[in-house]
Amino acid sequence: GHLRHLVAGNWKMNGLKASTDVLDAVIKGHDAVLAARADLMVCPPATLLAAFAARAGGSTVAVGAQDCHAAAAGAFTGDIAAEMIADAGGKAVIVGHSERRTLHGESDADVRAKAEAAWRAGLFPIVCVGETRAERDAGHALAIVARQIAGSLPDSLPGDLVVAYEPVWAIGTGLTPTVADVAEMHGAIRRQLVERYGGAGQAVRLLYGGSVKPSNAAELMAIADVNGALVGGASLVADDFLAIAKAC
Ligand code: G2H
Repeated sequence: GHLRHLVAGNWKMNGLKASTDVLDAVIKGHDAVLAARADLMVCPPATLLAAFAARAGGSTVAVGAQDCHAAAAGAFTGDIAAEMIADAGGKAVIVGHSERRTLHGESDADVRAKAEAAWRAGLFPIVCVGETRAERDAGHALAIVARQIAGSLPDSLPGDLVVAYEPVWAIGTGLTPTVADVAEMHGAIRRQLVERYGGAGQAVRLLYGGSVKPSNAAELMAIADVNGALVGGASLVADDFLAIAKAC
């Protein structure tokens, strides 16, 4: 069946209180017509999470976080629990982004524990996977992503799940895979999820991420089994973010 598209903005380590005007413009732009087309989510840095969730409350725009710790509380200086994200008004959390996997050494097992924490707290996880340039050039992209999916997800799904396919070499570079390569990867991920979870695997939204912008969004969002986008740089500009949502 048709899944409603989700366009999620990953602000990464960008945004100050003054950036609330970007959120306001996104809320204003997500009018009834656009709301019918795609769900919108903004994932600001943790410092802005509560204020953004309060501001977006009652609107059609949801707010999410960029990472969480697997534990509910404890001696983990600098970390944030999924329960804290829920308490701040967040609805979802990105886990396993390649910047976390690479710069913070997160393994598939770590990502799986974080996804389980998200469900425990009543959030849904956006689980990120994707191959490096060297892995794609060696012909291993499908195998690498299949292994990440297998290791980063539990044996049964306790709640809603979103998976984001983000080829590492497409992140922030302006490069994107071909439509055929995205279609092949998303089809493979869908088959793997259905094999593992049955009907629940059909309901998982599969986002494409990596240099999504207004100029390439329509062709990417039209691909079978692409059910939305995870947007970095372009999500910091309200008009660009809304243009991507309109392309769904
Ligand atoms: C990939 C993406 C957002 P960008 O990291 O998750 O960022 O759109 O800037 O490539």
